[in-house]
Amino acid sequence: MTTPALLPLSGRRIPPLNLGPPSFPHHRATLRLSEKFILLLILSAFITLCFGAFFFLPDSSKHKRFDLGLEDVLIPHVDAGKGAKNPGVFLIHGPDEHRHREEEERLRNKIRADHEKALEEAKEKLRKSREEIRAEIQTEKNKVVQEMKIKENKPLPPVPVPNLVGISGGDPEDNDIREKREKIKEMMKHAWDNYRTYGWGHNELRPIARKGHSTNIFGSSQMGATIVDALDTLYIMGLHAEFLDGQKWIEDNLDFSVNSEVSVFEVNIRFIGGLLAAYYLSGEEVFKIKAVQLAEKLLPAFNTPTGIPWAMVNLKSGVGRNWGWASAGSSILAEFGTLHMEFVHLSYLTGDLIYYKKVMHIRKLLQKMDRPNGLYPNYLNPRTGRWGQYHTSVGGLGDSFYEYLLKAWLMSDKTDHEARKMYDDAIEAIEKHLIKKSRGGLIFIGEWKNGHLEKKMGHLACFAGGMFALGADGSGTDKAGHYLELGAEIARTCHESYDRTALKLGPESFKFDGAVEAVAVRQAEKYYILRPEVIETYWYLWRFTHDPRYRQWGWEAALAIEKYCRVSGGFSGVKDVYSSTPTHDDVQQSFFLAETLKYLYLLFSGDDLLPLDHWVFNTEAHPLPVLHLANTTLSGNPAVR
Ligand code: DMJ
Repeated sequence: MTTPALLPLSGRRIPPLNLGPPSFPHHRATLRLSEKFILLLILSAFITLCFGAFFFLPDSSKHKRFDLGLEDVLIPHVDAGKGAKNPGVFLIHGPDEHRHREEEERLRNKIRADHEKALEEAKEKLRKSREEIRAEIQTEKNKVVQEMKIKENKPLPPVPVPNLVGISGGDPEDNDIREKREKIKEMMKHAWDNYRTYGWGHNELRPIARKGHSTNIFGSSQMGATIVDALDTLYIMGLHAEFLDGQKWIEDNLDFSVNSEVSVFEVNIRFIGGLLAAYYLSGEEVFKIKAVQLAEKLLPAFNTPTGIPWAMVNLKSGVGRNWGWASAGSSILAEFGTLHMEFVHLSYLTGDLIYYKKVMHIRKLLQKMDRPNGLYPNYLNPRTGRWGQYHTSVGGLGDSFYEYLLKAWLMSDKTDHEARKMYDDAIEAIEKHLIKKSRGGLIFIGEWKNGHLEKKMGHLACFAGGMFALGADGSGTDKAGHYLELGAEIARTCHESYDRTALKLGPESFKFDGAVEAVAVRQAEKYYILRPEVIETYWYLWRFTHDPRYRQWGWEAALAIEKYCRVSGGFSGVKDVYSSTPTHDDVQQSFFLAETLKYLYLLFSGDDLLPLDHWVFNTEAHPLPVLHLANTTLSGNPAVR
């Protein structure tokens, strides 16, 4: 509530009321009788007025009740006589008692309402936890800072744009490969056009019901997840009209001041990653600005006793919390450990170190902790800073944490040695405890649960084939070949998981148990939801080996998707890859456009499109340029685009 002061803050003072008689020194002697009479009349009217005011002025004891911050309504404004809305006591002229009573009544009601409101707010506060209150205070502070920034209308500081090599092209010389690439582009058109027609602005598409779709990771509002996630794929495929259409939607509609609780991780990898990639590729400022606006909304999630962020945050209130299913109220390794790439770019582009500091704080904290068998458990409590359940996995809950350690090093032009060391140590422990060979000779990555190895590998863990290949260079001369080989083995195992199904599409997870090898056993693990990880690994292996088997395996997967997942309204996941008559789940995931189709397109493109020594792909396949941080500063630089 704003409170206009009697003595205004600006230092202006109320001009003293001049109650004395008017003075006309030069004309007094020459005043005529009629003029004297008029003056007398005015004087008597003035005296009557004062006399009346004396009787009708409110009782001062009543004033006291208004002293609780109500100067705005009782104390006269400097310019109260010029028609101010809240007339002060000096405006209560004459015996207008009725008006006066009404005014008093209004004031009393206002006070009552204000008190009730304050009481309610206090009660509400008492119901909240300390963390929630702290988060609210922080949000308020952020809001003020943001408002100040907007007021200042200061553009983001110009920074040197990294070397943007290979943002288009990649045309294959081979006719057959060119046709395959065209086919993938056509699949992208089909997915996009149907989303455009039936799901525009919604997060995702239901291709059979032909309407919008969403899940709780995106909160309750329509944030156009598919648009943001798909932009860079459209760009590299040369679908420029579609790209501009998406850009226009973002300019006009993408708004983050919504009362909606979102997943910090998902919003970071899909939205911030997608917007940053779109910015770097197209140079359009709007993407950078939106990415920064969104990042500011995620910051309250870090207001925990340890600085390990909550899994979810309400974009409006800034209140954060963790998933109900997570062990002991923990945050998830793959979630709080998959922010580094985007946050370093945010600091680079804004000159604001806050993002960089947040992720480096997480790293430092992890470095200090004991790791059972050298492994990182998937659960960490943000209140106590202690591990939850000892469950380690390279699939869901752990996966992209390891990926981002490696990519932090690559993205820093291989200068972030600390990240590389953490990656090497983690992979060594994983290889020792989690990676095994099946009886049939398939190398797989199991999951470590309280000292016991579960011989189960998730589709998500299949990305690790690509990660091992990508990390081979830099792992020491004696180990580079080993890791490339390990990557190739994982690719082979994951290909087997596809090949051993009726649809030639991989299940969500598969077992290695006795006679069962690379096959899902439980019904609940037999679905395929258009995931990219296996194709991602084929692409990395293709780039590093140029072994034609990876293009062949990729093409098999593309044909299977086309045959079993394509419907007239887009693409859908399937519920059972072992059934030759699949049932659709009726969801076209945004990562299908961001990742699956992008990796397929790159698999059938030349290596000059987004070369890996200039670009690092975030975990949602959004390419971000290598930052040659050694030659620049994080705090902005006068060079311009
Ligand atoms: C994607 O959103 C990202 O790849 C993430 O890291 C985990 N998996 C999904 C797609 O399967």
